[in-house]
Amino acid sequence: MEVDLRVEIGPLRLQNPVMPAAGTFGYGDEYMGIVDPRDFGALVTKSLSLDPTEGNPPPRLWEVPGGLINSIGLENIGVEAFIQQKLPFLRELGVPLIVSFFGQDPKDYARCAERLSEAVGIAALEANLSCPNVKKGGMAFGSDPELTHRVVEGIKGATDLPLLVKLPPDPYHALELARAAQEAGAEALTLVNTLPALAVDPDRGRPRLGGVTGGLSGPALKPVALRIVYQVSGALPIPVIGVGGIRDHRDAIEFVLAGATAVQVGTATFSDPKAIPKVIDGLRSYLWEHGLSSLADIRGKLHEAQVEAPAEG
Ligand code: RRO
Repeated sequence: MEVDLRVEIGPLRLQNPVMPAAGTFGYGDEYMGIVDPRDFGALVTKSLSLDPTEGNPPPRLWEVPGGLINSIGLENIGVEAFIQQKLPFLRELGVPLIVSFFGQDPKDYARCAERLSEAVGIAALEANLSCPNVKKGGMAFGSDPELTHRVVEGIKGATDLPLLVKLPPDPYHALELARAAQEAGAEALTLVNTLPALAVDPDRGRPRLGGVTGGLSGPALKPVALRIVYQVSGALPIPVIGVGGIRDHRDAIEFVLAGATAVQVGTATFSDPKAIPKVIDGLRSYLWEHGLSSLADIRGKLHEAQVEAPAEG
């Protein structure tokens, strides 16, 4: 039996559903020679702002049981340098390129999207409405449905590229935020960014990270991300890209069962740079072993499960 890993996310056609999480694969060039991004479903680059950004003071990473807390602070080379220095190489790869970007206010988001749309070779944009590590913008927009709507609407007016919107792991407002992004025209949602977190050094009485607080990623985030993917995909027709603590293909399958159309792998790449190709190979084997022809056969299957209420008394 032929196994088919192809997926469609709105207008995007991907050869498989696995891609890096923004920020965990740089601009794609650093990993050449270790893995071949041409094998990925798509390549997702580090969030860009209009102007280059230096980021937060070190230390920027702190490992905790079950995960990693980062406080990079959006360090990036800026849209212009990306277009001049990185894009020529990236567009030659021939893999769909998804460019993550960020703004300090709604106009800034729209300007960023507009400039990126003038460049050749970008398949889609991912608006980062959920960075936990900057003072202005980021999570402030992705935590408020009205602001989310306003930012996404502004971006849609500035670009014809397909738009993914990345939201924070807010279990209490996930659905309202997702609905706002969908109604404003997002083609897909990326769920979820890292969870705001703090690590403390009890000896020095100081925060572990230079930026004081950070974003928690890795296995500790997975059940929270799964639940949000499950909730949103059960309520809205918009395609969902699941992200949060995926280390192997079995984790990826959990997200597909919860309703995700595609997945992103982030923190796992830091301990195993080959995590993404391994997830892709694992998914192929899984489908074959389970007699499935495509992931569509199991997508959202969890929503079919009827949980019977226990009998009273
Ligand atoms: O750069 C960061 O500190 C960062 C970003 Br933009 C983000 O979206 N998520 C994250 O965990 N870190």
